Amino acid sequence: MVLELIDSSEHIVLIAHKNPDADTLGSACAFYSYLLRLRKKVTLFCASSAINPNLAFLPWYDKVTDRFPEDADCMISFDCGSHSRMGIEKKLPLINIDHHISNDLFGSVNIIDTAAISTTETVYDFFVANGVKINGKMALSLYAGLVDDSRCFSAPGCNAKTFATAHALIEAGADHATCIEWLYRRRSLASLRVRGILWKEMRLLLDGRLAFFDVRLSHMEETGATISECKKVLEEALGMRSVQAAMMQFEHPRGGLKISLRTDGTVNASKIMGSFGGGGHIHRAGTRIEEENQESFASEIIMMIQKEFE
Ligand SMILES: [Mn+2]
Repeated sequence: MVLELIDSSEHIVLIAHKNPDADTLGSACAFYSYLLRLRKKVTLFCASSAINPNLAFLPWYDKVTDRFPEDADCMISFDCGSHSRMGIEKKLPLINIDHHISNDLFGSVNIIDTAAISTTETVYDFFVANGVKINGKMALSLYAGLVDDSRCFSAPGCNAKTFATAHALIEAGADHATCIEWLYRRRSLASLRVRGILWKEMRLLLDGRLAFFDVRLSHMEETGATISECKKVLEEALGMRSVQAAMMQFEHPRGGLKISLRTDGTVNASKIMGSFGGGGHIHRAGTRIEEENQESFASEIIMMIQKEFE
């Protein structure tokens, strides 16, 4: 079904989600190489105009555009847990490739593997199952998503399959050192500055079990940090001994809030964010709240986390 759809299409748009990470963009880049080989016209689309420069090592990074082509006849979304993550509305056949537990199968065809640690692992399995040869560029792209979504092989979902996939991708030409350098070692001054502010202002709630970060627009304006740079702090918060969940709320430039939740698995982040129109994984999930009465939303979410702790 997927192969037929690709085969019968002429211009395919690969969609990375808004505020792209290595997983969504790595998956799309690997597919970019694959579709070029099939002599398809390909566009690499992302609704966000500013892309994290730490992803510039990915092979087709320069091809990313926020302009959706007029003559496209098929779309493939990567790592988008819901339709809205794509950031566009188009009436075209859609192949939905993802690993989020909350994925609601919004594609015309869906390849969802919730056991996969990254969407790139799902793409890798698709390539293997269909006898697609993985070249060096594809291997690096897929490996980048695997490294990032597994938090550099430290996430709880890491298993023998994760390492087997890593092994195969390195053999196919992925360079581990390059990925680590770009994804983990390089940090902007902005990210270090915002980190200092966020740690200083962090509040411990619910007997120290919840770390709460309130990111105001002024924090990002003062430091120049991006949302994804702020979120690195959130990951670190789970390292505190008493902390079982970490929540970050962002004041959104267009009003309302964006909320990210990380947990050690004691509470189900996807379920909680799902009650507020979002979704994700058990350990990581988020939502976007457009309404104005922001304070009440944060406290409702915190109350729900408290209930789950009991
Ligand atoms: Mn992912």
